[in-house]
Amino acid sequence: MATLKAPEIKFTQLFINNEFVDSASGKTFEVLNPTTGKPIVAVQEADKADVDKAAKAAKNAFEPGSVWRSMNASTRGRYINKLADAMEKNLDYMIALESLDNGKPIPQSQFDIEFSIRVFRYFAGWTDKITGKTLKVDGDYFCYTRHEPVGICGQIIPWNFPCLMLSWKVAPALATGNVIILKPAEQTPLSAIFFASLVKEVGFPPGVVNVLPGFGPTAGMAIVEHPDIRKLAFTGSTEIGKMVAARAIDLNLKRCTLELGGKSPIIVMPDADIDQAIQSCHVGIFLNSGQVCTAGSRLFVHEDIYDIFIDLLVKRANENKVGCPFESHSIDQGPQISKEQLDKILDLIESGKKEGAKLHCGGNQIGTEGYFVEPTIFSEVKPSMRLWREEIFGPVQSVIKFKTRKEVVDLANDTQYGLAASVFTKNIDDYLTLSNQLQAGMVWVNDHHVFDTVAPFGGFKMSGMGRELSEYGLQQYTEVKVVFVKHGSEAK
Ligand code: TXE
Repeated sequence: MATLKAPEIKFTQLFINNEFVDSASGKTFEVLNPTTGKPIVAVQEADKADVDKAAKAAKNAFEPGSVWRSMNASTRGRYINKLADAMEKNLDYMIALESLDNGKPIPQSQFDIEFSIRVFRYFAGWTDKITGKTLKVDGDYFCYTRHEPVGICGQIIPWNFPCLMLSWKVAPALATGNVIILKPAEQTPLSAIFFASLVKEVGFPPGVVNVLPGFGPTAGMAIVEHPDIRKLAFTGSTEIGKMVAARAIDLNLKRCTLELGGKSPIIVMPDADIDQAIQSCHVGIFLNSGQVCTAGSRLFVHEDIYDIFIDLLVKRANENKVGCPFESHSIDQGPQISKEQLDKILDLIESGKKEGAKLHCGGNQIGTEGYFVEPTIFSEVKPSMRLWREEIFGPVQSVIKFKTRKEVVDLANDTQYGLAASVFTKNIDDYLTLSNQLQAGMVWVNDHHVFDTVAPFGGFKMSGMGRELSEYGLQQYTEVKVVFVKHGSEAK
């Protein structure tokens, strides 16, 4: 098990062209510890001038004939694997850094960093398996397709899974031969800056990976608007995602992939294995303090088991150990990421109380230091309430009673989002019907929050555009080129 000692911070600068440098403006910003609200360290703050500089470096790295462009695909795979090796070598350090920066419990950081390493290894294996097709066109032509890298990819990531989101974006972009400008979230830049040091250590050519900590409207927007950046991969709120994609498309038709908010339903049928369902419904909402885009934030329970189910959910929630990650390995729930998020969650809890939902447990901030929230459960949540409609992104479970399968499908789909859904049942007819009819990019049966490098991740409706991970995710980082080669007639 990883160490419980807070790590020393080794890097705080921008990473451009394989060098750690200060920002052009000389500005810095403070990274806050969410368990105390106090500063951990000040890091350099990127702005438009730094994005321009990184874009130049990335452009050079992507020139035809450059080291990166002429590298064998298999060698590229070896470099990506070397990155995974370097992360493995620094596993304990990266786990501690992630917990310090984000506040998540040590075992959860361990899961994140190990999964990130798997993502690099998975995509490393793809480098020499990305193939086009030969096509049987009419006439005397040899015709084939090539899957070429898009070019400079701008990647903007959030704070809830800082290292994991980095891996989901960086690994497929490198595997397909692209170059990258990554902006971590301003709340959690530390793992990305440390990762940059590994990029240099393992010997990637300069300019292939650039990491620019900074704020959304400045550094983020400069990435969105840069004319040489050809693709935007964004994970964050639906509101900002829609806005940046519109801008990116308007300016130079950037290829956009978006992974946005959710309001994912969990449906528990009367024949479900109750113990299994309770545990999954609990983790489904309280994992990462509820700061998960696939959080099962609307829990539909069949009327036959509704009362007993709520009692068990409350019992399970009350067992949650909330605290600082470095206190013990058995902490289940850390703080929310920031004062803004804390206030947003407390406001939504208040709205639930005012709008007539029934509060079973929690409902308050814990203490006054840091951003901790009690595990909270509401029932009798109605479609008109903010608790139903808005992404809370906190440890707040909303339970809803239903009678029939038809009714629950309609209720579950009554949202602008469509990221994930889960169904708990032993009945094959129920699981097939529900999994077919739910409007979601991911459906889990008898589990929640299941992810794998080989399975696509992404949503329907306003939960996003495109997919990450898997072969589907890889496709988002290439352009397809078709080549027709005229040749003499075989008949002559
Ligand atoms: O997100 P933002 P915030 C949801 C969740 C949360 C809410 C707000 O509901 O409560 O969003 O969180 C960058 N141009 N999710 O405010 O603002 C920003 O710097 C370019 C769900 O943190 O969307 C950060 O790197 N970039 C989500 C990233 O966008 C901009 C994870 C996300 O920030 C920008 C996080 C701009 N104008 C929040 N403005 C998920 N899908 O998992 C901001 N950014």
